[in-house]
Formats: sequence, structure tokens, C-alpha cells
Amino acid sequence: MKTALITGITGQDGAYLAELLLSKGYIVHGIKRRASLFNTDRIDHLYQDPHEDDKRLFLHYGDLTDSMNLTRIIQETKPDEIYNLAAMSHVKVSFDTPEYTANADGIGTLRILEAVRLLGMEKTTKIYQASTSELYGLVQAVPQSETTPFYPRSPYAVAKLYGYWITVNYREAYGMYACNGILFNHESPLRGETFVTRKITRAVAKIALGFQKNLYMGNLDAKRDWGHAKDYVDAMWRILQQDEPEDYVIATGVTTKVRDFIKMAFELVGFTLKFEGEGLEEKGILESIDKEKAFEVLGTSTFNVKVGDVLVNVDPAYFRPTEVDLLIGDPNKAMTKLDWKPKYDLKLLVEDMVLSDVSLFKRDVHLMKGGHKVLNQAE
Ligand code: NDP
Ligand code: GDR
Repeated sequence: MKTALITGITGQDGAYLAELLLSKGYIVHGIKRRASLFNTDRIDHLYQDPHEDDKRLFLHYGDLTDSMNLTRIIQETKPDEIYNLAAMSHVKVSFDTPEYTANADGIGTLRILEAVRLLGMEKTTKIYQASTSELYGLVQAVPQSETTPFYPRSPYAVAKLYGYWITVNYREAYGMYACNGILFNHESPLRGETFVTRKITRAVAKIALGFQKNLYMGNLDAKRDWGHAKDYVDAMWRILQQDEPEDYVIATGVTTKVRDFIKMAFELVGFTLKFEGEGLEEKGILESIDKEKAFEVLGTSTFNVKVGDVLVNVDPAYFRPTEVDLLIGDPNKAMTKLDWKPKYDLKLLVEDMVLSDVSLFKRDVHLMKGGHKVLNQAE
């Protein structure tokens, strides 16, 4: 039975990866931060009573900024595989917290590698580093592959650049099995609420069910290569099962504008949007409602929006000081060497996210009808 240690187990990828590894028979240890509220929503379904005999999921308090804590956890758990997924992962927020981001995302990676080396585990423990397509930043060439030069455009990406190279360096210097997965954007119903896809799918559900009027967005022209997190955690696992440690791009090879993701998400609940104006003035106007389709998905035929209403507005507050305009990955190496192939395309991804958020807010409708206060209303 293999043992894995996941940093960032309470995040989107951590939750899916823990589920995958448990299903493969692993013992899974996860590092979670102490918070004033429970922050284990995404893994609560995997939780096992500590008194059960066959328990295979264990949580440890820890932080990527605390070397001694990480060293102790690695020493105690003796993992065969470490998946370093913990990070301050929001690109826009990294402009507000650049020093912390460098510490957690950059030096945090070094802390893990160095702990494994100092504990003499460098020949027995494999390490996966969560690298990112944000490393490509300002477009040098497309599609982006393992050999495309990096040009990071945010404190987040610069911190992750350090994480990337220190992983390569420890592999070359000490012969460690340490690999970078250069993952392009991947989303799911578990995606954090402030990333663009989830912000959109939540807004679609809330607007359609009457909890929200408008949606305020940043750069509608950014293009991203969006996949499903479930497919991407499978790639992480495959990267650590090879004979030789190597770095891999994980992507779908298809790129889509933010505005088109918005249109697709609204269309799923029967709303057709048209974008009007230019640049900062641009708005998304509701053109038509397919009532039959909307009823099928929402279970209601009364909406708080009318045809002609403005649903999407541009608010420059969401712009980044330096933007990454175009990401499109070349997943050929992963497809050939790892035999990896995504099961979800963009249509299935949008469907999964919209339907999940619709069902989340339908629960709130029921609660409100029953006279209960609903809590899940924060933007
Ligand atoms: P999330 O933001 O959903 O999860 C991040 C996790 O890291 C959370 O569990 C969070 O804990 C934890 N964390 C944050 N800071 C610290 C810290 N200082 N010490 C310990 N834990 C910490 O990210 P994703 O699951 O989407 O991404 C996983 C990793 O992959 C990240 O490193 C991200 O940068 C990278 N990545 C993500 C991509 C994507 O599209 N999703 C693409 C490419 C790379 P808490 O719950 O307490 O906040
Ligand atoms: P990204 O994801 O920065 O690519 O990083 P995000 O979803 O935040 O932004 C994608 C694009 O959408 C544009 N955008 C908006 N973004 C947000 N968050 N909110 C908005 O209102 C909005 N309007 C337009 C952004 O400008 C951007 O161009 C994600 C994270 O998961 C990283 O951790 C990871 O490394 C990369 O993906 C790959």
C-alpha cells in the first residue's frame, strides 16, 4: 500500500486528487491550515471517523511557510509520493500580497524539496510540483509546450517560476524523482468562487433563480485553455508513475475567450446573450429566453430578468496590472508518454459547473420557501 502526502488538500485539486488516490488504495496524508472556520468542505465526503480501523485519510495542521512543521510531517508520514499543491493560487490577489506569495509558492517548494533531502529520503520519495501555464505569461509562441520560453507576468507566476526551477535543480543536483506538471487552467464545481469560470457559473445560477441582477467582469478578451480538474489530477498521478522523472504540459489544446465562456454558460439555462459596445463600455445584453429549456434546467418559468436586460458589465477593478492574454497548451508529450487523454471537453465542463451551481442555489430557494435564512450569498 503506497503512502501519499498532499499539500493543499483542502483546495480544488487536493480534493479530487485525494479521492483518486484513495480509490487506488493509497494511504493519504493531507496538510491543512488552521482556520477560524472549518475549511474542509471539499473533502468532508472523504472524512473517516478517527476511531475506524481501516482509516486511510489523515489530516495534519501545517503551512508551507513553516519549514520545521513540513519537515516533521514528512518525517512522520514517510510518503512514497508528495504532491505539492498548496499555494496562494489567485493571480490578481498576488499583486496585493506579493511577498507572502513568493514565500508560500516559491520558497514553500524549496522547503519541501530540502526537507526530503535532509531526511535522506531523496531516493525513496517522489515529488510532484504544481507548476502552471502562467509561467508562459507574455506570449512567446503558441501552442505552449515543454520547450516554450517562460515570461511570467504576475508575482504569482514569478514565485511559481522559482518553484519550477528549484524542482528541476533538485532533480539534476541530487538525482531526486521531482517533476513539474505545467498545468493549464482547470476548473470544476469545486473551483474557488473568485476564479473567472466559477464566478460566471455561480452568477448564471443566481441570476436565473433570482438571487442576483448583474455580473461585473474584468477582461472579456483573455483566452484560456480550460480543462476539468478531474482529468488533470489523473495526469498528476501518471507523472509520478514513470521510470524517469520529467516535466509535462497538461492542457486540452483548445482556447476560448472569457466572453464565449459567459455565452455558453448562459445558454445552458436557455438565455441568449449579445455583447454590445467596445472596450470598457462593453455589456452583455439578454437577447432571448428559451422558456422550455430554462424550465427544464431551473424548474421555474418566472425569471427576475427580462429580454433586453443588461447582465454583464465590465468593471476595470477586475483588470490585472499585467495580463496574460493567450494560453493554449500542447499536450502531445503527456498524451504520448503518459497515455493521458482528457474525458471532458469545454461543453461538458461548462455543463458540469452550471448544473452544480443551479442545484446549489435551488437548495437555497427551498430553504427560503421554508422560512430559513440562506447563507451562501456572498459574491
Ligand atoms: P486552490 O486555491 O483551490 O487550493 C490551494 C490550496 O493551498 C488550499 O488547500 C489552500 O488552503 C492551500 N494553501 C494556500 N496557502 C497555503 C500555505 N501557506 N500553506 C499551506 N497550504 C496553503 O488551488 P487549486 O486546487 O486550483 O490549485 C492547486 C495548485 O495547482 C496550486 O498550487 C495552483 O497554484 C496550481 N495550479 C492550479 C491551476 C488551476 O487551474 N486550478 C493551474 C496550474 C497550477 P486553504 O483551503 O486553507 O486556503
Ligand atoms: P488565471 O485564472 O488568472 O488564469 O489563473 P482566473 O480564472 O482568475 O482568470 C482567467 C482570466 O479571466 C480574466 N477575467 C477575470 N478573472 C477573474 N478572476 N475575475 C473576473 O471578474 C474576471 N474577468 C475577466 C482574467 O483577467 C484572466 O485573464 C488560474 C489560477 O488557478 C492559477 O493558480 C493557475 O496557475 C492558472 O489558472 C493556470
